[in-house]
Amino acid sequence: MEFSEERAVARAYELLSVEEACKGQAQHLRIIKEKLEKETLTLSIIGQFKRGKSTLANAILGDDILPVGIVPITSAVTRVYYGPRSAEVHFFNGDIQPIQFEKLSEYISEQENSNNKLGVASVAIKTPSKFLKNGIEFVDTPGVGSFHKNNTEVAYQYMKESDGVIFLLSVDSPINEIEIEFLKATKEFASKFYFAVNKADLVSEVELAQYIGYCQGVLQQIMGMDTIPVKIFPVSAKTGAGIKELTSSVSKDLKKNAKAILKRSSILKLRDIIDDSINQLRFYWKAMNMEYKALDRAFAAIDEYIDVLKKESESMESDFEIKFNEIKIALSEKVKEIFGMEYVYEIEESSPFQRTMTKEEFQEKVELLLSDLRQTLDSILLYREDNAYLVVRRIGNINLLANRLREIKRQINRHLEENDG
Ligand SMILES: Nc1nc2c(ncn2[C@@H]2O[C@H](COP(=O)(O)OP(=O)(O)O)[C@@H](O)[C@H]2O)c(=O)[nH]1
Ligand SMILES: [Mg+2]
Repeated sequence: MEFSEERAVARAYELLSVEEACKGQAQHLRIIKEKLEKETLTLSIIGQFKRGKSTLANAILGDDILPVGIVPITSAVTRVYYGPRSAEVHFFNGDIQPIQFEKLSEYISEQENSNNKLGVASVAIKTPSKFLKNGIEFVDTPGVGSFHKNNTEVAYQYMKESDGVIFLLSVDSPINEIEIEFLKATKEFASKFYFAVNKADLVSEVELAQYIGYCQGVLQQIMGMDTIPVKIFPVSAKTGAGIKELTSSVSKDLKKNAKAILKRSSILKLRDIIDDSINQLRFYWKAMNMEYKALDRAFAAIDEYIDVLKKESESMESDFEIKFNEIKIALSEKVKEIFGMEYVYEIEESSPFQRTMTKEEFQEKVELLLSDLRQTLDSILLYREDNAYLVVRRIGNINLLANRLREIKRQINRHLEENDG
């Protein structure tokens, strides 16, 4: 049967979604699957800090919404969508707060929210820019290589979610190792690249041409021979020079090739999810082979923790949606700490206008959550009972699943080779 990206994604999802050990991976893959179905595409501006990413994003959108600055200013990812102007902050605990545009920098600037002490997961903005029509999620990322380590991590994490990227350089400093490494890593996840050189206003035309020639050589090597010559858009986000050319070229290309871009980026991401899943299965396998004494200790520790959470939840009086998510996060972290096993819950997003969960509902949900975890752990224990048949069958299932996932990965690699070669 001929290879189909949709089929590979669907098959992997089918396999992962029924495997307890791969909950988190299945959840991640579901998002990718939905994006592919709905043709929503994530386009990120990436590059080192101070290249002018946020200034460029504003210029492309034709709206000065993102804070820019002389010092590294973006500490959280900002996602921009089509719609009437509005903004909201998404916190790690699932809470969402609508905010005014003027207050944006309180959440996404390194100065006002240093080391992300506010726990901002991302900021979502809507603006009626033509560029965003057709389901584009446009992302401004904190720069890599900023001396704030947190920013580099955020940039890497979000790079993995991108389908297309605008890779931004600027004439005021040559392309460096950090950027080259980042670009190489991005190639493993994103399927479409647009290159731009910013701050063209700072140099003469001759110098600009020299800089672009030099970048072309470096980028060509990284991107591979099939992209000769690498197209680079010279722009000045400040004066607006070259912005129209870049914007309309990217817009046209995304419109025409959205499906192809998404197909390719989906299987690139799937490949990574498969690697994660196989690692996860190895962890699980390890738990099944844990020494009895160690296993007993681990269970005692988690039981103790479940009791603590139960007591804590009884004394909570408000903000139940948020508290519920916090309990989920705490549980996931504890399981990881004790078993070295990923146990990821979906964090439900709540709106501050819809705080409807009552205390009774809250306690009921907490109860369910805790008993669900108990059941999962009991099921591991069950396999550890002296029922050799069950243990062997479980190990057999894990191996079978790992093999099926490896086969999908082989198909992906073959397909990518055939199409790149
Ligand atoms: N001369 C010049 N400066 C620019 C240009 N674009 C951005 N800048 C400046 O570069 C600095 C960093 O910009 P910013 O957009 O915050 O960079 P980011 O960290 O990559 O998001 C700011 O001081 C901007 O004013 C440009 O095209 N020309
Ligand atoms: Mg920025």
